[in-house]
Amino acid sequence: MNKMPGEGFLKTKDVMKPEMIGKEVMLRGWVYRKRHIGAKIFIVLRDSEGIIQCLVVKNEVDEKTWEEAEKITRESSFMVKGIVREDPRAPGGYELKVTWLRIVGLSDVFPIRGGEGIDYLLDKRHLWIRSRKLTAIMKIKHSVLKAAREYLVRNGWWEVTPPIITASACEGGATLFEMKYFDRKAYLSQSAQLYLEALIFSLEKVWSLTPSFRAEKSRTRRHLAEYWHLELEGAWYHMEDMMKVSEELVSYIVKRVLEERSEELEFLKRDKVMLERALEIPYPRIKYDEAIEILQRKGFRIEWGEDLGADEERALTEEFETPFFITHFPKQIKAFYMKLDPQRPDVVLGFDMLAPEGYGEIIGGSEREDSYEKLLQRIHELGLDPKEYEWYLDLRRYGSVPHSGFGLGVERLVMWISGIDHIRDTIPFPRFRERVYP
Ligand code: NSS
Repeated sequence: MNKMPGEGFLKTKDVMKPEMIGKEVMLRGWVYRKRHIGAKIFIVLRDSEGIIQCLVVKNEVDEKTWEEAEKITRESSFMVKGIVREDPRAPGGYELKVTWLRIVGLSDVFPIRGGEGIDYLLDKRHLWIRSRKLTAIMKIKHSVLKAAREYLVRNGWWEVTPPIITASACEGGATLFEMKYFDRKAYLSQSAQLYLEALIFSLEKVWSLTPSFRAEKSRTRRHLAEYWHLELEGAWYHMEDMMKVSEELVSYIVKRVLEERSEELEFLKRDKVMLERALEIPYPRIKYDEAIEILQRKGFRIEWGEDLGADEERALTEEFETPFFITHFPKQIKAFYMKLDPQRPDVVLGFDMLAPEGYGEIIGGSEREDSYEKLLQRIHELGLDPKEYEWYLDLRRYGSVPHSGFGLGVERLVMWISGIDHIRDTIPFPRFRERVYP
């Protein structure tokens, strides 16, 4: 591994081991907590790997070390040398008996003390991201992305880099962010899908990880204005083939997170049994028709043809203990590019994957309309401008091929895996309707 600059510094996790007891080690990090009790000062050091208690005893250290320990404030950065001891009372069961300590950057009074409200913490997000909760979630997100990449590379998917500035909508005008592009209009991408479709004609199996933008009008627990979108597109894939890829991908990600991030899941008090259930595939599949029947049985006033909102999705997740699919939605609630079911042209060959425990949709995908005439007809039916989609229609003119794809909302997946109740904590600097700060 590449060593960090500075000789001889260890990480908390490397010293909190039985074989380190009695050894003198050097650490550096930030003050997580501090308590001064008479001739003893307890400083809990936090670094990227965890926390460890450091004990400074007045008469057992040099004068300068004691002065620094007295002066040091919460969130100051510092370097410390000491002997590792076992101490069942200390967090994690180990303690550092300090022999030397120096402040690197003295902290002003830290504006977060605990107990602050959500809006305040969002204002201070640049500081709040140091919290152990957000750190645990960011590490889980790291493992999610790493696992996804592992899966995709191993299975022969080409990673590509589609644009973010786009000329047309993929998911409808209602959530489109418009921007001034020199003297014209352009949009921030809602999805890389249309570009990925162009790329399958050479690479066949492609994927991308990009920011996607949605001008969501309402503030909910699961909508961001800017989120990370992992999208796949495969030539020759029919809907069922692509659903298989999506469940393999999700179960592989969950497996890797359980292996790599067990400490973080425990810190977040995540029930791992629920995640273990997601290892087994295939996941259950129901059709939209069945979803409506279930909802009506549960007392929802919903008719065939209406879209499923967050409440409906939550109710459906009560029927399953693993992720599951809903397929064959009415065409009027889905995007223009979805292929109509040849057996039943009022529904599309589209699928959503929903996470259990109330989380709801984490993936949206479909087979794509591959006939030029049918696609053009859908564009007309929906009142879209065929000019804007000329290049996209072209893909059906030059060697069209059956193909399918899906998009996974990375933050939605991280939210479910981490078991947290709001999407804002799955991204370091969340953007929603009311705020882009910090
Ligand atoms: O609108 S989607 O359902 N589908 C698409 O964008 C397709 N064009 C993807 C494709 O086939 N390549 O969005 C896909 C996923 C959805 O299931 C959510 O998990 C996530 O993107 N998503 C969001 N996450 C966070 N915030 C917002 N606002 C959001 N919107 C969608």
